[in-house]
Amino acid sequence: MIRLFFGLELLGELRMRIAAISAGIDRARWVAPENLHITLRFVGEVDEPAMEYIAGEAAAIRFEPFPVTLSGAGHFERGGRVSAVWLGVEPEPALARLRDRIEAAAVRAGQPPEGRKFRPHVTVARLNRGRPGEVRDWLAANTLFRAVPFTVAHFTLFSSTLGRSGSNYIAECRFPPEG
Ligand code: 2AM
Repeated sequence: MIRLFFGLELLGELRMRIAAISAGIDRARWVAPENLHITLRFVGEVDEPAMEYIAGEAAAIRFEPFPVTLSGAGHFERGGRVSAVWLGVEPEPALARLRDRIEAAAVRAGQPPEGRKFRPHVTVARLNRGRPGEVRDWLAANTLFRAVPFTVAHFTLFSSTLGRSGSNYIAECRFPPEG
């Protein structure tokens, strides 16, 4: 079995810029620069044939390149406790359309529909039951974060494996297929 998700890779300077703000919250598990990404569609554990179906459907998706801009910061809570802090993504209709097409491709490949609303973000750190007060300063410091836009010309099927120091993500394939 292999744990999969579709997402957008972040590159060079943007990674470095986020690494530079990856500090200042006690007990936070900061995402390593090479693991920073925007999730488009979480798939979960599938077997090899299911992965082939999913990749086959995704390979048919064609789209015009579009800009993505990271902007603002926020957090997720579960039961009043902070589980993650993240950077936001400026609304971009082409991004929402791409996400919808990947969702449709996953469902055509036999995956159950995603119930959650799409809230594009880049998770910067995860916490175990953080108190809201612990992330307040980080959020205040990064609420005006705004990155230089980057152009999205492909999306990526990532696999995720659990290592000693957290998850590692590997780009299994990029779509549209290169070459
Ligand atoms: P996160 O960044 O908000 O934690 C790989 O695990 C990616 O898939 C992560 O970026 C994570 O989002 C997302 N993810 C993990 N489990 C998920 C789930 N059950 N439903 C939706 N997305 C999930």
